[in-house]
Amino acid sequence: MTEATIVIPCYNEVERLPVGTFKEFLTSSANVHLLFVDDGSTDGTEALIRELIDWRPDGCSLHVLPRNMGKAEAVRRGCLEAFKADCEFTGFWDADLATPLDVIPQLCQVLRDNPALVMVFGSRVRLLGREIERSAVRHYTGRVFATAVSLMLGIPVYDTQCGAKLFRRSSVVEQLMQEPFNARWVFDVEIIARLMRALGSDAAERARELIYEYPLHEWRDVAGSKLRLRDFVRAAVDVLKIRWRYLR
Ligand SMILES: Nc1nc2c(ncn2[C@@H]2O[C@H](COP(=O)(O)OP(=O)(O)O)[C@@H](O)[C@H]2O)c(=O)[nH]1
Ligand SMILES: [Mg+2]
Repeated sequence: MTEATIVIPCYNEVERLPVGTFKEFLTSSANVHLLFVDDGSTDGTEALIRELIDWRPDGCSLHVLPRNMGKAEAVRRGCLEAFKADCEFTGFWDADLATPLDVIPQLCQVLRDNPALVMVFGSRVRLLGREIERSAVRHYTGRVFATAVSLMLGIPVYDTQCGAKLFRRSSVVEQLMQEPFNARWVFDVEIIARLMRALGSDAAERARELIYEYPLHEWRDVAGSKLRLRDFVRAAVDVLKIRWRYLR
């Protein structure tokens, strides 16, 4: 039985999609379904995904968007598709596999062991004995950004932007995905803000009980990121808008 459906947003990933690694994973993990969302790619990404589906039609599927709509919308539409399937958990994962696929069962285990949790996020904490590899510039800008977001939300979240997240399928979670996101990249923050708005007055307290950050053992920044400097500016503006819209 499929336990988790994982949405993988893809936009022009023909150079980066590690097909061999996906195949290995699909061979060993019968209870995880991968739902690729091709976000209007123009480079043959769709054909590459179809190859994977022909190879293992029960392990993965494809949802094609008619034009490029951005990661947030690709993830949201993928999640809406995933909710139609009969499975306990759904989530999303970056196509470049910066977070290794074998973390998916680990995150499932966290949700299984803690019935009160609704979300579990991969968290890139640099500790001795771990392999969290990011350029110094990305690490420090990321830390400043993450700290600002934590202050803004009023919860001790360490890393909102890791592209490895799982949710327990529930009406609360389904509700969070109904409306398109306003943020282009920081929709992860918008998801948390939507949850907090739904929780009402003691949202900060409740959020700590419902969301769990799972420190990763391994995370590698994969070359070919589509994030540009202007996206960081856009991200900062989007965070302010989220605060204004959801947390007043
Ligand atoms: N759907 C969609 N996904 C995108 C877009 N840009 C990036 N992604 C996906 O978002 C994930 C992370 O992208 P990446 O460029 O590696 O960003 P970074 O890891 O945050 O630097 C990957 O799965 C990409 O395919 C886009 O315009 N649309
Ligand atoms: Mg990446």
